[in-house]
Amino acid sequence: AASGAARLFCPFPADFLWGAATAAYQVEGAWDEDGRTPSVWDTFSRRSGAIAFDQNGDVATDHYHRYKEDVALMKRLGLQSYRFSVSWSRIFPDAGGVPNPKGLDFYKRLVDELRAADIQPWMTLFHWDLPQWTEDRFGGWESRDCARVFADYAGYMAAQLGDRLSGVFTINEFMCFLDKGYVDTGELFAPGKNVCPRLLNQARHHAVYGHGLAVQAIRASGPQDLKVGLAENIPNIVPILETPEHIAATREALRELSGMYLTPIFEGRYHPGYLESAGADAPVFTDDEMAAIASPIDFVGLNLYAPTYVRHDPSTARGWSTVENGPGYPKMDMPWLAVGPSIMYWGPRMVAETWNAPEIYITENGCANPDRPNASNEIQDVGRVMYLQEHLIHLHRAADEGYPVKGYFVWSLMDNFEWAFGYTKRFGICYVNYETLERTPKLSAEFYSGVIRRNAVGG
Ligand code: PNW
Repeated sequence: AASGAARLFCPFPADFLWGAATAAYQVEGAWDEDGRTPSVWDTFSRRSGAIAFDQNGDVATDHYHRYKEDVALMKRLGLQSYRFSVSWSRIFPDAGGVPNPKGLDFYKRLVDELRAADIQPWMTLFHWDLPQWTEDRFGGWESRDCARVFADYAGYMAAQLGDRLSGVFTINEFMCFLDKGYVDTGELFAPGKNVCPRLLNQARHHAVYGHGLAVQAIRASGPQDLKVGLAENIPNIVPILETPEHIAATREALRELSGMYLTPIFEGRYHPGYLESAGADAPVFTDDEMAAIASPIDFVGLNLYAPTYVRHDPSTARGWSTVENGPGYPKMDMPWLAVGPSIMYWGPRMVAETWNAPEIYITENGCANPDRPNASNEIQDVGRVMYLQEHLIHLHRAADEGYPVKGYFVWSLMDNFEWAFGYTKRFGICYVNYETLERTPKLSAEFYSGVIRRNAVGG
């Protein structure tokens, strides 16, 4: 300390895994190369007005061609793992069910490059870029068929790549591609539909069912020791104060607010509150389907960004209510990105306590910041350093108290195509110059490197 070196605090468990995440459509580009066919995001981003400045992922950050450079960058930063997603329509370009070897080859090369650099590959099968042919043929997730073709694809990937992977995530964030893709709530995602509540509930059911069938297919076709889970943005529930009443209310809020997604996966039934509020529009399903949904998983990934405050509320029938963030509440550079670092403690704790989740990974956490290089080409994103540091301190508390948090993936390795916001929002710890596609580590990358090196949050 006397020398002015960073003081160490919050040491993490010795085997804690540090990484970064991306998703195929947001980084790959090469939208029509080597046999890839369009996904719903290719189609949607060509709809006038759907994306900021009518931008699209045709080129994105060109990760498809620059993956070697990107793996070298990860290595320089000291990353121990990389969570990427697979573009399904590269693997199965049409409804015929014949895999495209060139599509698979890209992921083989990526995974081999990562392993050669001693970086664990963690693969997400579905991060929203549904093949357009599933929409054209049977209406995407509106159909049960979508769950079946998803499971076929999952089994195929597990058989082909399973022995080189550290883990597989079936689906990333149900809410985002269903509640924002099948209903127009203002911020519209692909496929950009506006279906009735009954069809939305049915699509939600087909997606969790697809997850369950995929878990079974991966277990049947992949190596025995391949770990399988999913990545979900739970409502990031936080008790308004740390009292037994508010904590108990928060657990109940988690179960009910996740009533159509994580609750059936862990409990084998939809939350009664969800079914009651859906009424006649509730999903139709069989017991066998529900059993598949509840197939045991090895870990759960939590994407944690913004808090939902919960309080014990005896004036309501269910005993709890959510509390709005007041005016002036701090935010990062996204309309929904309110800052509440204790999500990193309460998310894992509530999930562990509520469902006895075996292992928990933070599969995304990070923030948008309006970054710009200075005259010396440095990006001094002090806002993101603050955001990450505060969140990691609370994550440390969860680990320290024995909740089973095993790893953390920052969102994101680099700036990328931020869905409806196009390239106008920057989430990377590395800056991307969209003229030259050059990557430059930001101050936050240097900060995060230090965290990994010391396995502790440095002050
Ligand atoms: C996640 N919300 O999306 C996704 O998994 C990423 O692909 C995305 O780039 C990242 O977070 C940042 O947006 C979210 O409204 C989208 O709370 C919306 C919300 C949360 C996460």
